[in-house]
Amino acid sequence: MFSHSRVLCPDLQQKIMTADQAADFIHDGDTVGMSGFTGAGYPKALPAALVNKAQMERDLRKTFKINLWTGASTAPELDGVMADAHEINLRLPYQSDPICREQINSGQMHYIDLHLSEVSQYAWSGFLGELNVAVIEVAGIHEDGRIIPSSSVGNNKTWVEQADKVILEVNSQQSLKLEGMHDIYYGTALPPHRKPILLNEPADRIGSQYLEIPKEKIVAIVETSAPDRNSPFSSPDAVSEQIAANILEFFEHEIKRGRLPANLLPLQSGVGNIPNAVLSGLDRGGYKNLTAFTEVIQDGMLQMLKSGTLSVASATAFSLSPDALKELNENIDFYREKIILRQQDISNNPEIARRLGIIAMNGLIEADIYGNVNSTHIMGTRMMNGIGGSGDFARNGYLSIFMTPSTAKNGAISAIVPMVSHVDHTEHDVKVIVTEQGLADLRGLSPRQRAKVVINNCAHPDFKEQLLDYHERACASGRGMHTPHLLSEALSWHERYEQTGSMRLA
Ligand code: 0RQ
Repeated sequence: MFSHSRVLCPDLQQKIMTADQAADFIHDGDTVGMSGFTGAGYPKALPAALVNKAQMERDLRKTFKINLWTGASTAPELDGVMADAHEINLRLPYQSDPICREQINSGQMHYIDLHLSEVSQYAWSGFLGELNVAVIEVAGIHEDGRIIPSSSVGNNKTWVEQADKVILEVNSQQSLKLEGMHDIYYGTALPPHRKPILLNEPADRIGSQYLEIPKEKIVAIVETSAPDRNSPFSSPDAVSEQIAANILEFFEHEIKRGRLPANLLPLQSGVGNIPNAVLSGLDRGGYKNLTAFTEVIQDGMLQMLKSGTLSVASATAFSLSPDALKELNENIDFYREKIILRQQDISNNPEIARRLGIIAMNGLIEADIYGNVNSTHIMGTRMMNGIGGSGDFARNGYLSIFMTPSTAKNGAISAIVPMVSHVDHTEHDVKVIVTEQGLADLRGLSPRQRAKVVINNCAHPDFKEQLLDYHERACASGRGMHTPHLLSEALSWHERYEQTGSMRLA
């Protein structure tokens, strides 16, 4: 036990052991549900212990592979090391790790890419098979056994309810003052027993501050002291700044026309440079009392809470740079009043997102001239990360905005293509597309009208003529078509890129 152990419950103190000992509860072929969401709150010790175990089993000429479920992406210390040891047979529901990506695309690792709100329903319904072990990072355990969750909630509630055995990692580097920030809702059920979720504002608290785990399920407790993966944010480049400026101008326009209130609607924002540029633009833009109903709290949102631009942020995890984490920990009493961390079936709940009328802002890989969006597959075949929460929010938001630079790979690829090579968000779900070139508001437009607006407002000048030419020839191709395409040519841009390294016509 650590000299200042955070395991204060006498019954549970007896279960403290090393990570290698705890790894013995996990067997070849098991399905393991681990905590972790965008690099926050993932177990720090068990993954490495499982790598040792896999090596020992291999030395004995035995196999050791598990199925790994999490909240979302994790960190090199979890996905990276376990993939590198070739011990993940199946991964779900989201990842962003380069080694996992390579194994997923080479067929060595099975991957099920799921809407993040829906994972717990899949698990509860039994569609995914049995869950053998849950490995969950927590911040501390009170004397009476109450468990303080860590820096993400994700699917932890579902994993501990579904698993036969629970292993806890108690991480002394997580602030104990996280206590009170969480809201774990125990009213979920499967149909036909579902009841309305009485969350009317992003600020509403409807559950418990603690994670409930029957003591008899806890087979091991491992004490750790390691930080979350906190990657520094690079400052937004000129392209991100321009995309943000286009979105901010659009918001002002919508407010003037009475289609958005002065404090907008609850914001959902993906992570990365462009969303961060949008958030800092909002922060400088004189807005007050904005709210967020989102998945992840990144640096920009923390800054907005500090300045008073944002009054409250509801999410399931943090994704902070080291500087922002320091700011959070130093002023956690202030932030605890304004941040609520929920399980992902609530933070991303489609019914709540539709009812609150959120403004969803997410990235894309490519969009087509009719407004279909590919968020996941490079050239239609190679998995990048996964759909994550983007579908939960995009389909159900009041406004779903997709943003991207107009080109990728030094201008060789157009983000606007005749036909997307894979569809994650259909033309019915995508309301606005924004690039640094401009913004296309697709609401109320027919497919032929949409194509003109997307090409003229969003495409890079190097590809505009090529796209207009495609669309005009498709429209003129004679047969009656609501959504004109030249089928033999629709994916030729991707083929050209694969063959020549560029989508440009020679
Ligand atoms: O690759 O780094 O090798 O150059 O894709 O592209 O422009 O840096 O954009 O990091 O914002 O990611 C859609 C993947 C965008 C992300 C996606 C290449 C490009 C680069 C990344 P390199 P950028 P971002 C809530 C919402 C799904 C999940 C989601 C994502 C790399 O936003 O995963 O939305 N979304 N969750 O060069 C070939 C193209 C390309 C391309 C970009 N057309 N063809 N390569 N790239 N466009 C948050 C969570 O769910 C956690």
